[in-house]
Amino acid sequence: MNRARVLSHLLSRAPPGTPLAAARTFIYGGTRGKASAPPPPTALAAEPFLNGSSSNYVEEMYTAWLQDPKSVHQSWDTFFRNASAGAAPGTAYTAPPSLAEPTPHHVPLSSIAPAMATSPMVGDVQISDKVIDDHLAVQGIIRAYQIRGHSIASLDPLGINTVDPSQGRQLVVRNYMNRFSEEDMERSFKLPMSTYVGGKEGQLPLKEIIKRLENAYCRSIGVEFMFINSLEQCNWIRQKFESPGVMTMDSLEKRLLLARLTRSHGFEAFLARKFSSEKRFGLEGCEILIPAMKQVIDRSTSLGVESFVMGMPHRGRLNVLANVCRKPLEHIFTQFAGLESADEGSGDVKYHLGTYQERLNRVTNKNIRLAIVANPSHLEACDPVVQGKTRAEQFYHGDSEGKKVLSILLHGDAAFSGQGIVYETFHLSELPEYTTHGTIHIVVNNQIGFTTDPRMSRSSPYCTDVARVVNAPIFHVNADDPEAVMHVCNVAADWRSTFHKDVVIDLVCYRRNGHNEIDEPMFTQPLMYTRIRKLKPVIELYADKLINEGVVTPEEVKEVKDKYEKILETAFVEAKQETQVFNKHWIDSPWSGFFEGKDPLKISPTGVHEDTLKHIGKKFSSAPPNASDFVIHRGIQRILNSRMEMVESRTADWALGEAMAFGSLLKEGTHVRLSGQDVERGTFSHRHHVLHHQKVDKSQYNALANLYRDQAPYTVCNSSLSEYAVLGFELGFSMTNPNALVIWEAQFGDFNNTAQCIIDQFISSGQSKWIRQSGLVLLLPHGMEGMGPEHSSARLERFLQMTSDDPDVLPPFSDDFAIRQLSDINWIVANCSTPASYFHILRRQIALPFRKPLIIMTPKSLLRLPEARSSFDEMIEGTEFQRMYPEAGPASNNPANVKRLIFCSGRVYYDLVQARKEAGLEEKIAIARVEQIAPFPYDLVMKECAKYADAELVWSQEEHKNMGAWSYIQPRIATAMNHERHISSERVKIARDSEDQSWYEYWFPWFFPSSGPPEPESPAPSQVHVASKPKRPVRYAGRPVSASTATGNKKTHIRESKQLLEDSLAL
Ligand SMILES: Cc1ncc(C[n+]2csc(CCOP(=O)(O)OP(=O)(O)O)c2C)c(N)n1
Ligand SMILES: [Mg+2]
Repeated sequence: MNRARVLSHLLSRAPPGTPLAAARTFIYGGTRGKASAPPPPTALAAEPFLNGSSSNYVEEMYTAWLQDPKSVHQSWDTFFRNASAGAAPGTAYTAPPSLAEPTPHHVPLSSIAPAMATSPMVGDVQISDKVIDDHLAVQGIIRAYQIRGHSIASLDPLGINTVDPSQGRQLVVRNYMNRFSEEDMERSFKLPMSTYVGGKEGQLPLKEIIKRLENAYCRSIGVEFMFINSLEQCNWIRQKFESPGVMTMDSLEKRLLLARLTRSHGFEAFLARKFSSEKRFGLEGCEILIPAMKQVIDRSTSLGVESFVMGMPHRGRLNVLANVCRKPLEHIFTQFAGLESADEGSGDVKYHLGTYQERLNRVTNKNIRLAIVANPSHLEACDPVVQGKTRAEQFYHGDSEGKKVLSILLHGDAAFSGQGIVYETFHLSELPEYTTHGTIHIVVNNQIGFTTDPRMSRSSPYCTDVARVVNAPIFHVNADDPEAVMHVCNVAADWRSTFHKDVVIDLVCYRRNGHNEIDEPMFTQPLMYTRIRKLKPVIELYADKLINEGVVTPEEVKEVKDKYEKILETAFVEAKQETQVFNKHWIDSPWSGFFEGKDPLKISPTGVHEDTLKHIGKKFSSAPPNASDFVIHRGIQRILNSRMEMVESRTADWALGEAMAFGSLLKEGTHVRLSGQDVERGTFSHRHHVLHHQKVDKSQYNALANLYRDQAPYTVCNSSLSEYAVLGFELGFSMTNPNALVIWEAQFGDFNNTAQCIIDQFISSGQSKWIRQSGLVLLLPHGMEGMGPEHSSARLERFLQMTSDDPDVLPPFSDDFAIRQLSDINWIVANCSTPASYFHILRRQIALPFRKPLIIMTPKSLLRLPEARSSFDEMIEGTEFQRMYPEAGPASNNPANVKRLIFCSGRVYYDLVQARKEAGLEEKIAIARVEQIAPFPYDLVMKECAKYADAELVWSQEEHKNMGAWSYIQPRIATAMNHERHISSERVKIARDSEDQSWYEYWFPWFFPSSGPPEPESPAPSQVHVASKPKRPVRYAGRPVSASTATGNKKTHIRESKQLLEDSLAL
């Protein structure tokens, strides 16, 4: 009988009052003196034995029994024998060795198993009900400590939450101890395989067993791990905490720990002295954080890790920079001096800055890289960013198991339990394309969040409970016991290295000062702070301990302290000489070699050879090479066929255009990563990058990953249903390697607002605050197509509102106008209306000599609209991204006849064109499409306006007036038109006489009769006309203002759409 069968037998047949029920009593406790009341059959059926800790117990018994039937209690032996022999339901158990007092239902020992009636001796011990029950009780006690020992551990240095020791044991073991007398405490008990407290001993006196369990689980360390389903992992942890002598440190280690604590303490004390009125969010009360992090790093380095990517909040950040990363102290001190910045960027406050350092780890003598990711004030927001950056480092280093790159996340107690992004980030931890193979989390649990007590800020017992969702072990530790902290750090590093799963270290500490150094904590936590004031700093406690142990002398303690003081003082004096600060000193993700040797104003070509387009198109339209074995869905086959037809007719729809952009980049060696909800197929079922075998589970084919033998890897991955975490993750990924196209796609553009913090705090402002560039692309399905308020708008207006170009300033014109604009702005916002446009703008991300985030409003109905296809002619070599498509129809042939020039963007163009045609206005109305909205293509818009000099200007949009691009467009067209006035004869004269004449000649040929006849499609208006023309206002045509993004009523939607077309076109 295999394990599964025995276990299922166990579960299906265990009646109440049997050993299994007894096991349940062990696990969940019971009431002494009463046999557990038999649960109703339905309750019994619903008993979740196979879940969580109880199933572990049963399984342990069974595993032990398989190895050695004598190693388990006789009752288990009997049961397993009977169960294995196929005993009928209800017959495997005949006698319950109840833990409870004998009751009228008590079953005699002899009835447990026939064998026992004839062999009542095991070794020297007479088998009796009492012996069995006592052993079972001891097992229950052991298990109770493993499960609940943490709840009475002495974790709180303040002693506020410490359980009364007299009640503590009772809380853990419940009624299991009641059966034992004082004499019983001296009796020896055989130790089960589920404990390691015995070391090499197989049995111990009960007193000793309990002492050792309390040492392991109830002193300065509280271990939460019994919810983990893996027996191997549970045993691993038990061994790490129960084995005798595990916490022993030698004197060298103790001295190192003291020295590190001295630095941690000394740093804060120094800053407090020198900058007493400055906010620094000091670490006082949790100085152990520094030695803890260093221990994790030392240990992990010795286990092979070479790079550490870290994220942390404000608390103790400067100390971590100084003492963990070894950031030059002068750089830190100058941040206090209020100096002007010498380089680009608006900078950030000192406790948000990131850093990157490479240095020698002296303990292991290995070189390591340390990065702390810059973060905004928004607590925990950097968590997914760190994970994405870590994942990218692992990916590009070929570190597929996470052996070389490790992420460490620091948290505050209130933020860890309060911020949902923590949960969302945990859920990335095991996903194939998002895992970082285990993160070490360290919580600075000072038992307060600003002025709020834990009882008011969370509903869970521990601030760390969120980590249980991924079965991460949680090590709570009293931060005033430095050696215990070092032990859990070692175990955490070993755990991560062994199992590659997340783990949490909960440093239970206190906050010696207010939230910051200027806050008065007595206003709100008077009793807590009265107690804190009486506490000795941990450095003193530990120094005293080591002096008492004879490990160090008081003189040595002072010497170490003075030496560090001197280092600080010297750096302080040096920092005083500085007259400027450099933002570049704080870059967290340097791109070595990326900018060097590049022309900062040159875009590489984005058009590609027709053969490449054809090759990619054909591959993308073909079934897997082993098509006969790989059964694809008939609907997919139809899609592939129609793709192939398009390729043969040299056209591309949206999906093909995208595939050609990706494929050509892959061919050129650029890694492409597309991540988001359901991106593999595409929300609108248009993409189909992953084909699924219809008969074989998990058998898939990805054409773009198989285009060329030597291509770059292509990653396309459906993400968890989180926008905040996944967008943050992809941003982090994009920070690592500029030579990758990293794309996040929203299911619908609307949902980007649940990732608003990443958009506002990182993507929009990251370069300005932290001079960190990112070429991340956001694909946001957008368009008013009658799908209601939540599937219509990607909130284009918000992205445009956050662009950093001044609406009132026309950038100076020059030949490199377009790229200068790109270089100067914080991000690019586009609403592409053709596959070719989309193709080029994606490729341009990599062709740029710098990196900028790109926000694209992507279509829904246009994905399949035949009019919205592009010819290969628009993508081949020599073509490029069109920031604006000018009118190219009949109206453009006779501009003087055109009464209205409509500017628009995105899908509304196709509606306008259709309606114009139906109204017979193709000669009277010109329509230009703005593809790149920000930075605004002033030059092209001005050219178009100048061409239709007599036309009324209209901006037509389908979004409501207080949304969409209108608010962005209006002032910019005004600026352009005002400038048009300025291009007066005087300006033209300057242009004529200067070097930029050719440029003006190109745009305004009518000013330059000597340059030849004007282009046929742009007949020259009179010079006087342009120069003296008053400002041309632009009129709005579209939906009126609204509180909601779109109506939910189909009829209203149609009426509004019709109205906007009429408003746009009525002459
Ligand atoms: C998302 C977010 N909300 C609110 C704040 C304001 N704030 C800054 S620190 C803090 C308390 C944080 O408490 P905890 O996480 O326990 O860290 P501690 O300051 O105690 O180290 C708060 C509410 C913030 N920075 N971010
Ligand atoms: Mg706190």
